[in-house]
Amino acid sequence: MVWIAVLLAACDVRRYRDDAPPPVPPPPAPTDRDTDPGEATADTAAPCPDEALATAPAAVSGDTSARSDDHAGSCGDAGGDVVVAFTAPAEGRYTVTAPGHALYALDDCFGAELACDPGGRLEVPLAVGETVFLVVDGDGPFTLEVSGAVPPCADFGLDEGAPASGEGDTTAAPDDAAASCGGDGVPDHLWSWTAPASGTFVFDTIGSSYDTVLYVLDGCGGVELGCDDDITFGTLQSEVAVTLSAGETVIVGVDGYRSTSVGPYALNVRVGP
Ligand SMILES: [Ca+2]
Ligand SMILES: [Ca+2]
Ligand SMILES: [Ca+2]
Repeated sequence: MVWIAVLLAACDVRRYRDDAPPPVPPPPAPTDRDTDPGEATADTAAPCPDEALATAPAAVSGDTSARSDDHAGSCGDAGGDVVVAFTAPAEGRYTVTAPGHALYALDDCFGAELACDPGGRLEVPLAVGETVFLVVDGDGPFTLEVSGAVPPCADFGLDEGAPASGEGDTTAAPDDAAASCGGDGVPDHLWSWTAPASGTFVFDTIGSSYDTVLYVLDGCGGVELGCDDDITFGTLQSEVAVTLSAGETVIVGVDGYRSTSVGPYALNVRVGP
């Protein structure tokens, strides 16, 4: 009896070895169901951006405590964040602030980081129509502000509105510009300023330490709208009045009368008569 069982088992093994290998089951057909992992990730991803801006100056307020923590910057990942897509209405440098928060700029919603500041202040150069994704990170109420554009040729942007004042020192400045009433071969600073309304505005250098020349251009390398050396005989500072449209941006050159006319200066703008 035992021998018969052993013989049958041996025959069984032999038959199995001679057979073709058992067929491999076919792979499961691909499915397009909602349980597909890739699709599920896309479905649950946070909407981005949260807001979009295409004008400047502009501001967005909110509270990142109510937002999910979707992003992390190299300078701070403190919690909930908000993404604001800003598309530049003009070429230039934009100052972006979000006090009390980490602030960073990305080249896409989840793209590469361009800049990051834990103190919430960035200067972002942009071409016209270029979009940057600004992330305010860290729980709490926030106000994100985007300044007006400072044109590429301008050294500084004068505060918006009128009256406004700025100050500087041309001692170590290059000679970048000149106008019909002077400034050739003399160090200068170029400022940008945008008219808050249509009207006449007066620029002056009263309070400056040297013999200034002042001019106003309608843009970088643009048409001269006005130029002045001395306000009156014996007053070495300068004054120029120009008529502008609301939102028009001008370049204001603080220059000097001769090559040694450099030093600390003041630049002022007020609403004209
Ligand atoms: Ca975050
Ligand atoms: Ca000059
Ligand atoms: Ca002068």
